[in-house]
Amino acid sequence: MIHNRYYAELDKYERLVQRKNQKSDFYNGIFDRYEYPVLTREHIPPHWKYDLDADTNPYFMERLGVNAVMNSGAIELDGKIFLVARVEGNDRKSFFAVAESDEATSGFRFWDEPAVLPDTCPEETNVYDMRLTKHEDGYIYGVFCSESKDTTDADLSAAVAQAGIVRTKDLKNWERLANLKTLRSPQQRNVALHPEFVDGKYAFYTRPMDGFIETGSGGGIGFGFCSDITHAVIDEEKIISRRVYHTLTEAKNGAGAVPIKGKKCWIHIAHGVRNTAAGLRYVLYVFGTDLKEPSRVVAEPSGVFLVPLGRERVGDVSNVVFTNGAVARENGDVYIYYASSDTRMHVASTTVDKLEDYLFHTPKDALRSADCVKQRRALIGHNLELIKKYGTV
Ligand code: BGC
Ligand code: BMA
Repeated sequence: MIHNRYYAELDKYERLVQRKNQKSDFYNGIFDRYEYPVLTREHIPPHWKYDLDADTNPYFMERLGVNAVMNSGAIELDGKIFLVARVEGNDRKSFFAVAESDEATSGFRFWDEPAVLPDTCPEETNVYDMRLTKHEDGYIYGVFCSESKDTTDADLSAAVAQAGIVRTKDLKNWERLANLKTLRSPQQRNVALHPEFVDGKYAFYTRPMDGFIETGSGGGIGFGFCSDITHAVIDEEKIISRRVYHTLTEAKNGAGAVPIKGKKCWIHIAHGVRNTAAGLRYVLYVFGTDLKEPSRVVAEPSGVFLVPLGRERVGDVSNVVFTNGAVARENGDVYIYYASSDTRMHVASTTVDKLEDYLFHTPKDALRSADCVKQRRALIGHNLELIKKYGTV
């Protein structure tokens, strides 16, 4: 017998999944935010958490609870949007699960069961943050972080982060390839595969790091080539988006969503981290690279693009926004899926045209207070003239 309480929980779940989303009143002209998150732990189907059997679960308790749903890869297939979410169990281990919707901003529903990736690395303890690339070779690739205990270090939390690679055609059957090897950097996180061949080779965005948390001499977001995707080896990583003192990337930065092919450039929505008395603060920033030479930066607007605001600021790891997936539709609409505070998923919407206007017309960071205030005074001065000429209403 199924426990009675199941139907009450199912009803709550259904109401949540079917709730329509709407734009919030947030305005900056660059993107829109939405009232509700698109995926939360409440979006987990009840049958993933409870034993439904009234005999073995008389109190209808969660047997395997879910703590958070965050950092999701995103892709559009046949007009539907698919998010491959990082679902974190109460046991702190993450796994991947596909959620699907006909719309971009609400209606996401997890498939009946989480994804199963071939278990090829016995030392792998945790997997998370998959970036999905629809590659021109015909496969959909998922590049994710594969984390293992660092057995050479006595420190209990010493770990090794590597980039795991899987590929699929349908998000159901996944083939696991060898983990990425980067000859110059011992650890990798936040790796993304570029959607096109570059000079006939596969190209990856990397984030070289010396340790598990510290990027050390790893100067920023790297770029490197490999010829065999089934045994991907990158011997040289060129740093394309550097960490810079007293900017949002000072402590570290990394690729976010797989770059979007715009009209003028590849659009990169990345994350930057600075250290504060309250801990690390993660924000999103945007840069553009050349369409033919994706490692050459052509637009670098100053400052943050999207930061944790309001309720987004609080969660398991507060003061964090993070993206590893965005979808650009045929008509130019762009949906950026981002997680707040390692707890839940949101969406922001914009267009390729708006992103390119932002990229090419936002001033560059002048890097010093005295010069930054000059930029602002120039803007204000021009506006005051306009106001004098045309009035305020
Ligand atoms: C966590 C990640 C985090 C990383 C670095 C991992 O153990 O699962 O969420 O980004 O550590 O702090
Ligand atoms: C990281 C990422 C994310 C996470 C972030 C903040 O380094 O890889 O998994 O969202 O830290 O905790």
